[in-house]
Amino acid sequence: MKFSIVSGLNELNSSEKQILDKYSQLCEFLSPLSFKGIELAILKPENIPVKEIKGISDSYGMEIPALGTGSTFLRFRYSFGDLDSNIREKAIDRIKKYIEFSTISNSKVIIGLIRGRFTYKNNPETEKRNIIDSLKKCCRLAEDSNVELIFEPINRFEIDSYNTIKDTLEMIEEIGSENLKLMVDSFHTHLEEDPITIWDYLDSIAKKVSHLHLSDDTRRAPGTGHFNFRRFLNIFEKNNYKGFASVETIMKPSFEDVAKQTITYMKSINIL
Ligand code: LER
Ligand code: MN
Repeated sequence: MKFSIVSGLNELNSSEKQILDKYSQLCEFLSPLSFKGIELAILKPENIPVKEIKGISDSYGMEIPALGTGSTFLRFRYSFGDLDSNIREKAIDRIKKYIEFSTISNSKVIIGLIRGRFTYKNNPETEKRNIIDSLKKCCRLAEDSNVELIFEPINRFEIDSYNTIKDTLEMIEEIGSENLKLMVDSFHTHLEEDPITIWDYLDSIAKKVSHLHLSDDTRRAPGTGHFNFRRFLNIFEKNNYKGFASVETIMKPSFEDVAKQTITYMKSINIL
């Protein structure tokens, strides 16, 4: 299994040099721990010198498997489902920036929280239709640029639509774009899926999964809670999964501790 970990680059408050220095330091720390990638959770990809970042990545033999886009909703409040078509267009425009970055960084673009939350003013049908319309527009952009969008089922406490893997897969199949795929996050799997049937179900759909997020049921490093990572990751290994498993947790006690704890734990369960 190839492991990566999520990090930001503080691109809103840093010079290009500071961004590049931060990225180099991340590679310097993560590469000896046997991480093979850094998933970037960024808000303004256009602030980041992507060619230079890619160069640094290559020099360490690291990849940037995916870009997280959720802060577009959390910080800007732009979303795919919004009632206001201007806001929806702004969300799509932001995805365009991530796609442009990805053509150079060779990353997948995550569609998670950017679908937005349902509001009291709206009804779920309208918002869901908006989400699908916006997503289809993003699929066209992704197809034109040969970039993959990966849609993340997210638990019901954080988002109102596509909470389960099954709902998400049905929607992806209905849209039918080669550039729209499924990703699975262990934390949301734990909260949303049937604890008895999930293992067989995961085995049956594992070949459709393009990216993984890992966090324990504590939302902290794998091994700090009760999620069965050995069983979870073995399903993907058995299905010849070639993507990344990206550590996405609360970074406590610290980013460095989470990175080290994850690797120690993965070795202890014979996944690394
Ligand atoms: C994003 O990848 C995710 O998993 C959500 O829970 C937002 O934090
Ligand atoms: Mn996630």
